[in-house]
Amino acid sequence: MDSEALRKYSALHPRPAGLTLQYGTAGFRSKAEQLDHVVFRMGLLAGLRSKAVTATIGIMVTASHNPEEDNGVKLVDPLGEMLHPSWEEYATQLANAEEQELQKVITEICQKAAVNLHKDASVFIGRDTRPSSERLSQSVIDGIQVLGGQYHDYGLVTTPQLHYMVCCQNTQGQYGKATLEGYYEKLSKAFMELIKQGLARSTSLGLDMKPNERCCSFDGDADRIVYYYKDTAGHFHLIDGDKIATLISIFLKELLAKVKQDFKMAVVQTAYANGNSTRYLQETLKVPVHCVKTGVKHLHHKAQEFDVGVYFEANGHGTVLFSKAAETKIRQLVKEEKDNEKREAAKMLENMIDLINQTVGDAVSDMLVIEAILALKGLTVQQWDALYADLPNRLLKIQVADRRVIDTTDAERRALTPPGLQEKIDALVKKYKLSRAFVRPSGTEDVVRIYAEADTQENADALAHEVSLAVFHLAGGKGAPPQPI
Ligand code: 16G
Ligand code: MG
Repeated sequence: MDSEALRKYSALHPRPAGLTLQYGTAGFRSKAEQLDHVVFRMGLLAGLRSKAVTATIGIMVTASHNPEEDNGVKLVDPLGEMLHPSWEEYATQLANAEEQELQKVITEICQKAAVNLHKDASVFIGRDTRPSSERLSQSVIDGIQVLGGQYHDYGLVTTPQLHYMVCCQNTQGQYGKATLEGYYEKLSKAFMELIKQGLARSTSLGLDMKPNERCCSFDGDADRIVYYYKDTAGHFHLIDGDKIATLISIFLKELLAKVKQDFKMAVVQTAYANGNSTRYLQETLKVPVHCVKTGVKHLHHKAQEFDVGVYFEANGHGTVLFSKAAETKIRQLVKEEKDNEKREAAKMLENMIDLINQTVGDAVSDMLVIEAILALKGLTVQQWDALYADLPNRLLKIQVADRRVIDTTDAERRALTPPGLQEKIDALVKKYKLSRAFVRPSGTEDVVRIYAEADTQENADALAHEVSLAVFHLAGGKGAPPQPI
């Protein structure tokens, strides 16, 4: 390592005295003005990670939907996954090291993670449209160059596009071409073929807008999507990640039944999934459902256990993962199967595989998947919405002195500490019908989140308020106690 270069460049990206930041649910996030040293150091870390795994690593500068003055940075692992959790700790150590200790911390990481500094490093960079993002990605480049790494700066891209590009690069093009054109070509081709297949069967289908028009929105870095519409009475209906997972599961389950393979399919959700979505998936659709901790990496990891793993957070992050074995079998059926219906179903599955971004939830790709399914099944947005009715729910947040006093278990559905909190929540939940409530410290903001659902909106609101009071009293709430909703 060129110690002189490290000293020189880290002095250009000084760490504000006393500032400590954590690698949170999805990387670092903070006010942009506090992040220059962090992104420089994440450039270093990306270089180290690349050397450690002998592959290209991605680094994305974005704070997604946060306010414009915020920013953030997250790392992408070789196959387009989130940075391996064992490295999150190194990221935090590096981000918080005193300047004169940087070299020592890097050497320690190299020892612990068996990094050979003589190896090459290659890093792909992307950023969002924030005014601070361009400058911050220049600092990332400084970090990469200190370690002698190569980089390719893709400039303005969505987060999932960067994940896609990293995966393409490390699979020697097997997943697609590592360019933006390659991404658009792959998705548009799969979408056109999927739609064509359905339209060839029935000309009455299409993408015509119905009276109650469906709309969709992406979040700041396009890794989340939700649908919505206004009904004729003017009421707003939100179609969240749970309903997206349900629609995709229905479609895939039908196709899987047609190809008659023994594929294991499951849906992965978090505690925020609406209780009625879980019930519908398990009881009506008869698909196994698993609950994991909040954060894409946890859902992604669990979904990898199945041949077809559909995962979505209620907030709209999600995708579908196909096991290598299932993908190979499906592609083989398309080529060799004599039975027409079976082969056609396999072909649809094949196009679904190509249309879905399996590296990470991708709003563009998810939208095309949903539009194709609605068109192929001839479903209106209202029919989709009516698959089940969401249980009324309420999400609140409160500030406490130190949110780490709340420790959870059972995929965040139960609180282990502070003492007495879970017992109190259990007692409150008992007062209402179809009720459920849990609390967890946020991984992206300095708050504790409270979720409650119940048979009516009034009850969901009352339960959420009562639980927030319990958190306030037992976990050291700041300021005035929370008011009723
Ligand atoms: C991040 C996560 C998201 C999660 C959210 C929870 C990724 C890419 N994003 O945005 O999955 O739902 O954090 O935020 O993992 P919270 O911890 O503040 O509730
Ligand atoms: Mg986002």
